[in-house]
Amino acid sequence: MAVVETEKQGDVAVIRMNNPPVNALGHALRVGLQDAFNAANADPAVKAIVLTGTGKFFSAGADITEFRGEMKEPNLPPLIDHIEKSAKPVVAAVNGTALGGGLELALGCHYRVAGKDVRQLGLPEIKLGIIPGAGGTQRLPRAIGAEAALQLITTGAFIDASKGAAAGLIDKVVDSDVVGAAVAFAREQVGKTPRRIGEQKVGKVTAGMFDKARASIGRHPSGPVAPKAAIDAVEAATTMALSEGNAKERALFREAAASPYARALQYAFFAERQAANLPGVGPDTKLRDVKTVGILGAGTMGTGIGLAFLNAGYPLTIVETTQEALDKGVQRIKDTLDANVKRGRATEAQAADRFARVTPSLKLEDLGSSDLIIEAVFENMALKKEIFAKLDKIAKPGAIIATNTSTLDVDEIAAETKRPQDVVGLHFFSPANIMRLLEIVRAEKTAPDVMATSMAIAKKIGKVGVQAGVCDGFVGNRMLASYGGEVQAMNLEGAMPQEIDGALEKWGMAMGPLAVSDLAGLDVGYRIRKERKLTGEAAQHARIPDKIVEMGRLGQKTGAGYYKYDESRKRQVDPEIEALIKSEAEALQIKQRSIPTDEIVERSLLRLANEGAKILQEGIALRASDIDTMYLNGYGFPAWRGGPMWQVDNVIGMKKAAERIKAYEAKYGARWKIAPLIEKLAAEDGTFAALDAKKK
Ligand code: 3H9
Repeated sequence: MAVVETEKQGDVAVIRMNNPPVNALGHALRVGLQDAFNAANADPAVKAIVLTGTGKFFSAGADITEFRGEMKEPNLPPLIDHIEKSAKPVVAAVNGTALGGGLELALGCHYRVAGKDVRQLGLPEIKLGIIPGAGGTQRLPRAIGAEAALQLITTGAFIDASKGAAAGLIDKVVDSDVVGAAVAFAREQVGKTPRRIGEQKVGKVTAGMFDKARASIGRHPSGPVAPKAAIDAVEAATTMALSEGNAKERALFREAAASPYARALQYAFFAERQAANLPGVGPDTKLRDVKTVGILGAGTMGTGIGLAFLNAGYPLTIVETTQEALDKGVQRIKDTLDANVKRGRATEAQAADRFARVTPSLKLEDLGSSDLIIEAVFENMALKKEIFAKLDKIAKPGAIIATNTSTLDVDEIAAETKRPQDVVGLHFFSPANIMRLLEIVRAEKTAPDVMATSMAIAKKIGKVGVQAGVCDGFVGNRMLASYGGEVQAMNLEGAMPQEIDGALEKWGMAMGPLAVSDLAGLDVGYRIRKERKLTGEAAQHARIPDKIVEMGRLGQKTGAGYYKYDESRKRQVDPEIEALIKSEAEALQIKQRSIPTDEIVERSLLRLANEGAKILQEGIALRASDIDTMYLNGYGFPAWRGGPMWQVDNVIGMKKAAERIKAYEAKYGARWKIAPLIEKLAAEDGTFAALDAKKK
C-alpha cells in the first residue's frame, strides 16, 4: 500500500494514511496528502472527503526525526490550512491515536468522528520541549475553550474519545466501523457550508487565567521555555485571527525548538525507546507467556511491585512468612488502592477489581503456579540464596524467577538454582507502583528470552525497562554512591544541606540528594555502611550521616534527619545539623568555606558522569543513553537537562569535562580519578552519543 491511498465510496473520497509504525507526518506523507486532497477537490464526482489512518493510528504527529534537518515542503501548517479551506466537507475518521500534528490535522478537518476505543488524543509537544506548531494552539482553544486547551497543551495529557466528545473536540463517537460512520456523516454535510474551526472565535476566557498559568509554570517538567511559549500561543488565539495567531505560534514554536531543552527532551524520547533494544534479542525471540505473578515479601517494596502488576491487570499471589506481616502488606495494598480512588486515579470498580485479584498466602509453594516470581525480601545474601534454592524446587518449568535486589550479585543468587537462565534482576524503585524506572539486571546466564520478556513486561506495567549488568549497585545506585560521596565531601567542606539541595533543585533536580535521603529513610544507608565496614575517605564521608542516624533522626518518618519536618512534612533548616557538620569538619581538620552554587552543580554532575563512563566502559551499561534514561526515570534528574551523560556531550563538553575532572583529581585525590573513557573521548574529540551510534 502506498503512503497515501484514496478509495472512492460512491461520492465520498476516503483518503487513508499508511506510514507505519505510527503514521508520523514525514515528507512523503505530507506530499501524498497534498496530492490526494488536490485530486479529491478537483474531482467533480467527489462531494465530500474522509481522512483516516491505518491500524491503531490516525497519526502520532510530525516525524520527530525530521526536526534536526531542513523541513521539506509542503510543510504541515499550510497543508492543514489548505485542508480546512476545502470547499467540500472534510471529515476525520479518527480510527486510533491522534497526537500532535496528527490531532492538528484532525482539527483542520471540518468534523471528527472517532472510534470509542480511541484513547490517545492530545497535543504532547510540550513533552518534547516544543509547542504545537501546525495550528494546534489556535484551533484547539476554538474547539474546546481556552481553559481546557491550555490544560491539555501545557501538560501534554491524552484524553479518550468520550472525553473528547464531552469537550467538543469530537463530533461523534461510534462503536465500530469509524470510516463507514464518517462517510455517512460526510454525506449529511454535502451542500452545507463546512464548519471551519479556524473561522470561529474562542469561547469564554476567564480573566487573568493566562497570568495565573504563567505564575504557576515554576518547575515545569519541560523546563522554562516551552511552557511559557505554549501559554503565549494559546493567549494569542483569544485575541488574534487565525492567520495572525498561526504566525505567532510559528515564531514561538521556532524559539522553543531552538532551545537546548527541546534537544534534551527529544533525545530522552528516543533514548527511552532505544533502551528496549537488547543484544541477542531480535524479532524472532519468542516471549515467555506471563499471565500470573507471584511476589515473595509484602513489605514496602513487595506491595509496591504488586500494585504495579495489579494496576496492569495481572493476578497476584503475595507470600509472607508471618500472618501479621502478610495482613499488613495486604492492608497497604488496599489503602493505596483506596487512596487512588480518592485522588481520582481509579474508579471504585477498578480498585475493587484490582484488590479481588490478590491472593495472600503464607506458603512458598503457592508461588508454584506463577509465570513470574519476584523475590522482594530483606537485602541479605544468605537469605536470598536460601530462598532461590527453595524457589528452584517450587517454580514451574519456564517460570521467570526474579530478584529485586538493589546491590547484591545476581550471578551468585542464580547459582543457587539449577536454572540460572531463568533468573534475572528486576530492580524496582520505591514507591514501585509510581516510579517509572525498572533496572533489568542481566546476569551471566540470563536467557535472551527472559530479557526480552522482562522488557515487554516493563512496558505492560507502564515502566521504562533498562538493561544493567552485574556489579555493586548496578548502574543507577553505583553512580548514586559516587554522587552521594561528593555531597558528603561538600557538606564537610562547608556547604550546608539546604545549600546543596537548593543549588541542585534550582538547577532542576526534582529533589536535592539530602532531602531525598530524608524521604527514603536514613537507616537504610546506615545499615549498608555498617555492614561494609568502610575505611579511608569513605569512612570520613559516612561520619555525618552516621551521627545523624545515631541521634535518632531517621528522616521524614521520625520528623527529623538532615532537616526538621513539621506536620505537613515541610522541611526546615536545623541549626543542630549545621553545628554537627561544623564540628565534624573541625574534628577532621577540614577548613570550611562557602561553596558556590555552580561548583555544587558541577561536582555533582561530573561525579555522576565520570562513574557513568566507567560503567559504560565496563559494559555494565549498554549505552550512555541508557544511563541517562535511568537517571531521568528513576532519580529525579530533569528530562529537559537530558541526563548526566548528555550534559557532558552537549553542555559541558568532553574536553572541558576531562579538564575539570583532572583539576578536581589534583585537588581531592583518588575519588576523582578520571574515567579512561572520558580521557580517550576528550583526546579524540569524541562524544558518548557517537560511541552509542557505533553500537547500533
Ligand atoms: C509534532 O507533531 C509537532 C507539530 O505540532 C508541528 C509540526 C510542524 N516521529 O513509542 P513507541 C517511533 S511533534 C517519529 O515504541 P507505542 C518510535 O520512535 C510530535 N517517530 O510505540 C518507535 O520507533 P522504534 C507530537 C516516532 O505504541 C516507534 O515509532 N507527537 C514518532 O508505545 C513506535 O513508538 C508525539 O509527541 C514520531 N512522532 O507508543 C507523539 N512517534 O520502533 C510521540 C513514535 O524505531 N509518540 N515514533 O523505536 C508517542 O508518544 C508514542 O510513540 C505513541 C505510540 C503513543 C504514539
